Amino acid sequence: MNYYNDVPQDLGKFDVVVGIPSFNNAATIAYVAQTAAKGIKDLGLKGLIVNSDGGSVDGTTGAFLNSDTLGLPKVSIKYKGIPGKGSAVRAMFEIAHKVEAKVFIMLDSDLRSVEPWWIERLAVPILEAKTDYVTPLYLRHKYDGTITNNICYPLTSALYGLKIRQPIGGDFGVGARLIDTYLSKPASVWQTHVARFGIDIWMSTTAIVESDKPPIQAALGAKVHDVKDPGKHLQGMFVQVVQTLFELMVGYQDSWKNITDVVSTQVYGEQPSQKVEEIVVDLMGLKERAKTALQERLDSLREIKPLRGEIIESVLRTGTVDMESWVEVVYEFALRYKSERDERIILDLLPFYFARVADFVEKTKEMNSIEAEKLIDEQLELFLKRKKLFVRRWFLDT
Ligand SMILES: Nc1nc2c(ncn2[C@@H]2O[C@H](COP(=O)(O)OP(=O)(O)O)[C@@H](O)[C@H]2O)c(=O)[nH]1
Ligand SMILES: [Mg+2]
Repeated sequence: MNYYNDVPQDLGKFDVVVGIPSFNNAATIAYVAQTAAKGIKDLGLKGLIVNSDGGSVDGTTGAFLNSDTLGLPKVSIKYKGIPGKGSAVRAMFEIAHKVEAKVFIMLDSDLRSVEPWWIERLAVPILEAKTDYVTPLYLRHKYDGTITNNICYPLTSALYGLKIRQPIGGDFGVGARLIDTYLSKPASVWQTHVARFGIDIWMSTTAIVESDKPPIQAALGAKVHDVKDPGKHLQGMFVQVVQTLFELMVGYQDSWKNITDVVSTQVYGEQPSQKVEEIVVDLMGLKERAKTALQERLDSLREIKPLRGEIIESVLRTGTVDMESWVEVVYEFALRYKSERDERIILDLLPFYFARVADFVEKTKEMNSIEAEKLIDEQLELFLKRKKLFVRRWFLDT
């Protein structure tokens, strides 16, 4: 199969492929490519740098091709399929497979904090056969990564029993066998949100479930990239990521069914002490957004019998939702998703996500990042505690 156009047929063989998906990232992609090249050289590996672009109109591919990759070869490809990050990544999996790379490293093209040593951190655990999958471990501001903190991290950890702090961080290391696993999945996968921003949670969950060895987390320091405001920019991403997560729950139900505990995941490398950039969230706007978004979904929501009326009333009144109620709501929606398998369910969950972020922002206003992190872990514990009841209900009719 060919998931891309216009690539020279005989690329040769490489130890490592660094893949950079892009869509209008002309301002930042050259820096990412150059840094990757430096990192590959420092390791003494034979490397290829690939850019998979989604039809940028700002000169991204030109900026990539003109970047100084220290003599390392690079190619820019146009992927086929549904427009989205996932389709871009799939095309790069195929290149990595074709050139028989031992390790494939993914880096986002809007990164400003990437350093050459990131390559070492993401590649070495795989090259030393300690794992097939490396996830990033960043220092992040307490208001950054709200989809990660409130659903991907706690739910994935509670379900599959492994604490993986950044399952959708965007910067990963993938071993050759896992690339083959990804490429062996039915083509229908690429007709779903996996072709878009669902790709990260799909890669991570597949790795957790199907790899022989557990993933390892690479300490990468601060992640500085184009920031998004949860109330303004994250709606589409939330739907794509969470629907993919719920879909994976259906497919992998036998893998998480009997897990009752969470263990920590090994960290590779030492976290540098760096300052993170402050993120400002428009709290009032977010609360209003939660209220109006919920108002719009009320008819659809009233159909879910088990969802307690008090939770809905409280969000309508305050624009916030506490941790306990959020955990209850997420599991309720997962159950509903299992029977309906419809995107509408995720759209119904969205107002609660806005309300959850608003509550978190409010309650952590005076907290430093360590205190805020504690709260995130408390939330994970709540997901774990409630799992038993959830499992009983999920498997009731199977
Ligand atoms: N090829 C391609 N890449 C995309 C598309 N959307 C996002 N990306 C890339 O995917 C990476 C992550 O996207 P970004 O918007 O920064 O998401 P976030 O950092 O996870 O919030 C970046 O490198 C983007 O350029 C797309 O439609 N096509
Ligand atoms: Mg980004």
